[in-house]
Amino acid sequence: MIDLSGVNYEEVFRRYDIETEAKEKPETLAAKILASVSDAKLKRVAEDVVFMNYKGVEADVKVALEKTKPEDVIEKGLVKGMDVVSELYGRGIYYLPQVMVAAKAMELGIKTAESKMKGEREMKGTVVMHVAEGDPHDIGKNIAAVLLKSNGFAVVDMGRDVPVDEVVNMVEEKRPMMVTGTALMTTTMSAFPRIAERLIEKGIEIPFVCAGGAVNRAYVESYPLGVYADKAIQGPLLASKAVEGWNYQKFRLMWDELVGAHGAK
Ligand code: B12
Repeated sequence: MIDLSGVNYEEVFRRYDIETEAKEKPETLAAKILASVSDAKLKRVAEDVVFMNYKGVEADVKVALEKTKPEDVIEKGLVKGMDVVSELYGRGIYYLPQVMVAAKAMELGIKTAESKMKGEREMKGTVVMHVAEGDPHDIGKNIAAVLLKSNGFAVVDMGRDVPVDEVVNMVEEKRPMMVTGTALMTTTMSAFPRIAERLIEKGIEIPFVCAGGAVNRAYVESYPLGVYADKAIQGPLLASKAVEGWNYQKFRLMWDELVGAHGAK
């Protein structure tokens, strides 16, 4: 008979595969990702998004705004928080309901920050914005719209899930100096080349700034008019160059210098 009395089962039955696959707690992951946010008030704002504190986010954004400009409260606080939410969702720790409440907190935070932005009276030019047909992800587009408005551009915000025809018709009607599209789903990004093609057919050759997690620079530059952006903060810079008359070819040529230096990954 084998004597098992001295066996330490803790060691024998330790399943390292389960241990490494074990889901991390939201608090632990948030602490890791937000370690780079040194300002305590901005960190608090980011945590409001991560932990779905939609009741407290407006007050915390107001506190952060005392020392930090609205654009930074959005980018370095609210967007950072959504980065954590994306990670939690991607790892299966958060589910859609949590993401939706986090998105609501983010939206309230953006509205509070937006109210502190000083828009210039005289409009510099018009931008038509939309989220691709079939796509409900409008957080990034909303941030970009706020930043464009606060920098003095007139924004025609068509919202989310906008059919190709409606975008083309709106551009034809408003004659903006730039049109933008956001797509976060691989099933929706194909709307962009179709829009570009239709605009070209109509002889409208304005830069078409395309962004969102589903697209990358190579994809956006594979169809005419496409100019890639990956940060909302790049919007006003791109729009000001479009006002100067830059066409999409010039944007592509100058992209590394212009956009790459402004936060692109
Ligand atoms: C929040 C979220 C939602 C929310 C959206 C709320 C809202 N109002 O937007 C809700 C809960 C509704 C949702 C639903 C779904 N979602 Co979702 N969602 C996300 C999540 C977690 C975060 C997206 C986000 O807001 N990111 C933060 C914002 C700030 O990023 P952004 O929009 O890209 O914007 C940045 C840049 O792109 C840029 N930018 C954007 N627009 C513009 C414009 C201009 C002019 C400029 C200059 C810059 C710019 O600036 C921003 C940064 O500064 C992502 C995960 C992920 N990894 O992205 C999944 C994700 C996008 N969702 C996904 C899916 C599959 C869905 C669902 C289909 C799930 C389901 N089974 O039902 C549904 C959609 C159903 C439908 N068709 O209606 C997938 C898409 C997969 C794919 N490759 O196609 C993702 C990637 C999750 C995953 N890993 O699977 N979702």
